[in-house]
Formats: sequence, structure tokens, C-alpha cells
Amino acid sequence: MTDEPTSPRWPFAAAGVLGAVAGVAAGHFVASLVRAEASPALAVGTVVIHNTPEGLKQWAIDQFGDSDKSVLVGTVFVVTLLLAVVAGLLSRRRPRIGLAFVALLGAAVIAAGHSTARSSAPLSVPLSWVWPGLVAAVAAGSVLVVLRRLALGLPAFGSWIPAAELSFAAQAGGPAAAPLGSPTDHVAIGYVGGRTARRRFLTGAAGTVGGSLLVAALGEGFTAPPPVEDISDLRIASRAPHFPATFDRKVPGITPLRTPPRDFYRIDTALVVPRLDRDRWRWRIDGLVERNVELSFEELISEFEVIERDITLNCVSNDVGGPYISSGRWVGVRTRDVLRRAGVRPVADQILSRSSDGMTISTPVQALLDDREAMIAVGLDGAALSRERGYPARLVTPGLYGFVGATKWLVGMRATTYSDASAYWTQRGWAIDAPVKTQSRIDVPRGSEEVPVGRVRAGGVAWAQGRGISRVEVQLDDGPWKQALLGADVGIAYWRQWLFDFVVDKPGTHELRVRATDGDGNVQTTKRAMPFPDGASGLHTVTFRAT
Ligand SMILES: Nc1nc2c(c(=O)[nH]1)N[C@H]1C(S)=C(S)[C@@H](COP(=O)(O)O)O[C@H]1N2
Ligand SMILES: [Mo]
Repeated sequence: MTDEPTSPRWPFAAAGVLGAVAGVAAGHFVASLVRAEASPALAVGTVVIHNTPEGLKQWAIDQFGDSDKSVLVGTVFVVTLLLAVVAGLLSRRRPRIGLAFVALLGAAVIAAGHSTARSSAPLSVPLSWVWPGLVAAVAAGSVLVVLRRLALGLPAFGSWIPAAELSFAAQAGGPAAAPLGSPTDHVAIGYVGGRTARRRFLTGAAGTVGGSLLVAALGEGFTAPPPVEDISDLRIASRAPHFPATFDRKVPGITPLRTPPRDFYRIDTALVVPRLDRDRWRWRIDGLVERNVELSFEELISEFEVIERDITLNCVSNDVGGPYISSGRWVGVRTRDVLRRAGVRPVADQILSRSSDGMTISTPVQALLDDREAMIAVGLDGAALSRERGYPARLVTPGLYGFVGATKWLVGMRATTYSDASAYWTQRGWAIDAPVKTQSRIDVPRGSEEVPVGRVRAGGVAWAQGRGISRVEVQLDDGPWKQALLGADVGIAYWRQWLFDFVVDKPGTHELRVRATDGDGNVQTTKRAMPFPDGASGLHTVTFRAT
């Protein structure tokens, strides 16, 4: 008789890894309740930072720049996972050793927290440093025990170190081998082989992953304090002009001239909305500059002139007639003022901005320095930015699509060149300079809408940020292009409403087409283009029925 299980090795390695994942997630969750920095990977990472020789640290900073910390935390993760693989494989034959390994990892997390805590307050180590490591170890150990049992073809729950079961499963040696025990043992122990075992293991593994993601996300949710919503004490040096009368009521169904905040479109790559703490927010400008600048939120809004501007933001991925465009009254400081303090060197041709979640967005330097007044926005429509919108601060660059000028959760800007660095979307083939194309949209009548024969009122919006809209024309079926009535002009960075009254005298299907002319007198192109790589073009057409 041997206690060498003949089942494959990978489930045990996976059990170790999943144990670690569950441990890190559970530790992160507990840390979010008691002390954010005690989250396992951060606690260990901090110790690594404190104990890395300066030379190596400098090398890492040179190599990875501002992402050195992400690289560090990533490295801690990878090393932890490798150790977890070892723990899992060891547990295959020697469950106690596997568990001891997990306990050791938990102890390392606690020790890391302990040493960090001691360096700031030598005599007292609050329990808040201990709980996350303890919970992480218990979660990792439990997952390891359960998944190990499943990997052996045993029921999920049973004795911790199931010696009898282990030797039974070992003898069973997988689905085909005949167990040496009697059929009664078989039932009593609940051993299953082959597919059933694999399915149970995979279910357990999937459950662990799902549970860990959930717990980690919950932890994320608790980490930062709620956003500061009130910005009424902000001293605005330069107000936006009085907001004009709109077509909102005149044309039922038209896009409101100012988008209600809850209806503002949202496009980003963040699975979990970053939750930054405004009071700990630090914002850096570096790279090809005369001097690096680092600012707190307070400094940003007190040392630079705060301006208020009406700006329409839209996404390059918006198809003709699509919904990814919204407008509002933004409050913030001019990027020009802030970049001037840093002194961007003439060789720089792009500003690579970075968000807290690692996203990079590149903007042509000129667009952040010229008189379009691109801004680091901190508020929208009288309130601070919401978390989804980029709290506490984001970029807004009038005239450019969002992917090249609207970085949310802004944490830094680097003056650099397109040949030295490329942003997230650039690496994916999107354009580097992407001015908004002149576009127009029909909001009413809607596609396939039925309208009574007689007088019809159509309406919509047109935009060409940076140039403004000087004319909108509408064409019914094959008739002549006719001029629509333009709504109030909110400025060249803002969209413009339009309305058009016409009469349909016969029932049936009709087609309505719209085109805009920008402030420079250029008529919107009829050439159909897909959003990739620099924005969609073509005329928006709506088919409706008169009855
Ligand atoms: N950090 C971050 N900022 C980002 C993005 C992102 O994915 N991550 N997406 C950009 C894109 S493609 C657009 S169109 C705008 C959308 O801004 P909104 O979600 O506030 O409407 O944000 C930009 N800023
Ligand atoms: Mo976008």
C-alpha cells in the first residue's frame, strides 16, 4: 500500500493558487474595513519598498516610471502565487505541510504589517495590522483544504486531514482503477472519480474565483471615503456666460441642451470604478519639463484660477446617430496654467496623462496649451465630479474626442514625445490626434416612429467642437435641402440644437436626413466612415411612417 495519489498534479497547484487568491481577497476586504494599507499585497509591498536598496529602487523607477508601484505590487502577487503553487503541490501528499506553508505566508503578511507599523509607532502595533493577515491565512487555508479534497475526489467537507480518505482515494487512483476498499467504504466516504470529481473541483474553483472577486470588489468599495459632492465654496474666477433659452420644451423628444448628470454617457475601461480619496490625491507633472510639479487637490484649486465652461464631450466610438455624446457645465483649472508652471520643453509633442487605474491617454501638447482652455475639471453642473465621471479630477479637452483628452481619475501628466511613449489607445491603432468631426443627429422623429399626417416637428443636435455650428439643413425624401432653425449658441465647444417644421401630406414611409455646416463654413462630409480609427462620419438618416 502506498499513499501516493495517482490523480494529476495540476488541481493541487490550482488549489494552492486559488487559496492564495481567496486569501488576498479576504485580507483586502478586512483591510478595507480596518486599515487600507494593511491589505496583504500592499503591506508586503511597503516592506519591500522600505528594504529595497536605493540602486535597485532607482533602476525600477527608471524602468517603470510612475508604474513602479504597480510593478512592485504585481511582483509581490507573482511571488505569492509561485509560493502558493508550491504549497498546493506539497499538500497533495502532505496536507499538513501545505497548511503550514499557508500559515507561514499569513505570518509573513502580519510581520510585514507589524514592521511597517513599528517603523511609524515603535511601541504599539494595532490589531488592525494583524486582522487582514490572519483572515487571509484562514481563508487561504480553508480554500486549500476544500479544493484539495475535491481534487482527491472526496466530498468538499469532511475531516481536515483525511488520512483514511486519502489512502482510500490514493488506492482508487482515479476513475478507472478498482478501489481496494469494499463497496460499503466507497459509499461511506463518498469518493467519486473521473468526470464527477473534475466537475466538482472545477465548480469549487469557479466558486472560489467568483467569491474572491466579489469580496475584493466589496473591499474596494469600502477603501475610500465617499466623494465630496459640495463644491459651492469653490471661488470661480471666470464664469461661463448665462445659459440661454433652449428648445427642450419646444421640441418634445429633443436632446436637452444640457445633459442631466445621470444621463451623461460613460465610457471607460474600469471594471471597478476607482475610488480616490480627494484629500490624499497627489497630482504630478513630469517628463520633458523645466521642473516637476506636484499638487494636492487643495493646491490645485487654490493656486490656479478656477474657470467654468460649457463643453460637449463625445466618444470616438460613437456611430453616426449614436448616444455617446453629452454636454455640461464644467468647473476646473486650465491645463495651460498648470503646464506653464512646469514649463513644458519645446521638444515635447504629447502629454501622456495617467489615471489611477493605470490607463494612459495622450493629448497633443498644443491642445492643452492653446486658447481652447482645456481643463483639469473637478466639477460638473454645480457638483463635484461623480466617481464614474472621474472624481476627484479629470481632463476635459474641448474639440478632441474623449480618448485623446478626457482622462478620468487623473493622477499624472508627463510631457513626452510620440516616438518615446504611446498611450493605451495608440497601442491599439487609434489615431493620436483626433479632432471632433462635424456631425449632426436627428432626435425626433425617431427611427420607425409613426407620426400623424400633417405638420411634423423634427429636431436634434449638431456639433463641431472647436469650430461651432453655423448651419443645419434637413432633407425630406428626395426633396431639396432646407435650412433648420438653430437653437441658441452656447459657444464653439458646445453642441447646438436645431428644429425643423415640415408637412407630410400622404401616409407612408419617409426618410429624413440631416447635415451640419461648421463655423468655418465646411459642410459635414457625406462620406461614410466607421469610428475606427478617428471617428465616424456620414449623414444621419431616420425613416418614419406617416399614418
Ligand atoms: N481613466 C480613464 N479615462 C478615460 C477613459 C478610460 O477608459 N479610463 N475613457 C476615455 C474615453 S474613450 C471617453 S469617450 C471619455 C468618456 O468620459 P465620460 O465617461 O465621463 O463620459 O473618458 C475618457 N477617459
Ligand atoms: Mo471614447
